[in-house]
Amino acid sequence: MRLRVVGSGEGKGGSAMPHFDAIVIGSGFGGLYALHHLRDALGLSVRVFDGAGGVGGTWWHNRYPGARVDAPSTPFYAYTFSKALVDGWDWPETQASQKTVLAYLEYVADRLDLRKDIQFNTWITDARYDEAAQHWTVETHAGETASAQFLICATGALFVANRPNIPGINDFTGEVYHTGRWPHEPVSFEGKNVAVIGTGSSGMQAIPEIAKTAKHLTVFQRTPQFALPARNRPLPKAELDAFRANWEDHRGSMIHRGGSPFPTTKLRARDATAEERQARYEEMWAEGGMQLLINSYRGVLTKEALNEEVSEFVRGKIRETVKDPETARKLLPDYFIGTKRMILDNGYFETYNRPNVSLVDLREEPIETFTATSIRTSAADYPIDMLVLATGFDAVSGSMLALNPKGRDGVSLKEKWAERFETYLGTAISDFPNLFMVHGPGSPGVFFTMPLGGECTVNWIGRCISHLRSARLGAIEATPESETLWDEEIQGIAAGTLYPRTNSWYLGANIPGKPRQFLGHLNGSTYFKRLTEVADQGFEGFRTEAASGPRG
Ligand code: N01
Repeated sequence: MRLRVVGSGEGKGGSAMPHFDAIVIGSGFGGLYALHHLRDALGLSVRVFDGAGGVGGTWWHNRYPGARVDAPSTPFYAYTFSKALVDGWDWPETQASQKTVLAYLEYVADRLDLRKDIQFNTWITDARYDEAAQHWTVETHAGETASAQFLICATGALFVANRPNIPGINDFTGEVYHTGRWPHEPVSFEGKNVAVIGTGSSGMQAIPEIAKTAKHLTVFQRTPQFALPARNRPLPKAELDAFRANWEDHRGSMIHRGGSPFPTTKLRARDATAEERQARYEEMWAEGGMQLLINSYRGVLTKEALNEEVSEFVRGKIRETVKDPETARKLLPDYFIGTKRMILDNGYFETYNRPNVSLVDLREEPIETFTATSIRTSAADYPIDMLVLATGFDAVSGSMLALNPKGRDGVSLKEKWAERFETYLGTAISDFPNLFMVHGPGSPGVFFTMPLGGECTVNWIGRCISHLRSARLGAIEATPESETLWDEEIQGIAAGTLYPRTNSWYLGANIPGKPRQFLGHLNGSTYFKRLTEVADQGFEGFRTEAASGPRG
């Protein structure tokens, strides 16, 4: 079958193109690696589509001031599969900025010669499975079509911006930005009254930066959030070289230790006195990053009393930092620390000591409406020139639902996922043969270092494709039974922790009407071992079909 494909590389000008082996949607970390692995390691023909104008995925879109990896990142928030790539890139700081990560992905795209197979500025509007031909056909916003046996959805776990439907919001006539869709042109806060709604990772990163130049910044907070000091610092070359010298060991440790190369503490809180525990918390706080959460004592995310003690320690730090006691009171979180995404901050709480920053607690005075020039709460009218929505994403499932592929019998993903996000291994969906997700619902996603998690997932997808090819099979599909068991497993792991007791985007609780379901596998290392076992056992939990025709 020959299809009309218009785009970059050899497809330019509308000439006929061969059917592809695989189509990849998205050119972030996951999509770029999928292109490289399937094309260069397996020898498949691959075309990538991305609605953005360049590589980067989330790092292309999230360019708000202060955007950084929300973990002590470098050099581990990066591809691990190629020592040459590792050696060729010097990370300047321990917590990489958005600009650095984007530059890194551009470097990777150049080094691996990826761009020639990526069609940018191309939004996929439809994706349909053809049962007889055993392939997927995608359609672009410009009406072009392309087909492939396999559809790899690297569409991003945090892609679809959540824009709250607040009364009158469309009547506001000032500038409006969403942190997840920040413009490429510079945005000036100089001399402006700026409102930020949202105090998650994005809000906490943007607020200190905006406050530096805004005339006045008013933060509208619905839920006060915990944050730990990032302690970002320059990364000396010698330190980086030491990591590189043991790269393979570090890589192996990351896979077996939940995404981080370093072991976590074996200390038990019950073996220490109250004074010793406080001293330990101080030590971990001084080290910064995630240390307090993962290395003070075992079980902060599973043991209620221990979690409450650590939470109270951090509340104490907020009280110490924020000078105005009334503002400090409003900033005190009342959930289990770590059960919303743990945020690393760079001067967030100190920002409230500036004379040009004030905080509105939406629990005490909810927004009633926007006017053309202000936000009106139940208590006051706040005149503003600019609105910054740091209100997050329809996470994990949102980008797949935006694509809304149609599987067997034309069933749409929106129908299939109307009440539950059913997947097997977080990567396959019954009734959607030959479709694979990277970081889908039920995968470790953000609970593992995402670039490495993407690599491991794509390697497994590659193994699955190779298996089909060598066995002359045309299609593979998860069974509904394996989806049910997988869901039970995911929910069972989460139920053993404090996570389900907090409303968060991990549970879909940030989006009105979204089914409540824990969206991630909390033990990435077990998960990737499991993927290998499934493959070793001939792709247990899947059903396959013989190829309906010859494959090239
Ligand atoms: O989004 P969020 P985010 N009225 O959902 C509030 C990753 N990330 O963009 O808590 C008023 O965490 C909402 O309030 P509440 C990271 O994994 C990575 O900050 O729902 N407020 C919350 O305060 C992160 O977890 C990096 O009550 C409303 C905020 O908006 C994920 O992305 C950087 C509201 C949203 O917080 C998402 O983070 C940044 C409403 N109607 C983010 N609706 C890097 O690694 C929502 N809120 C660089």
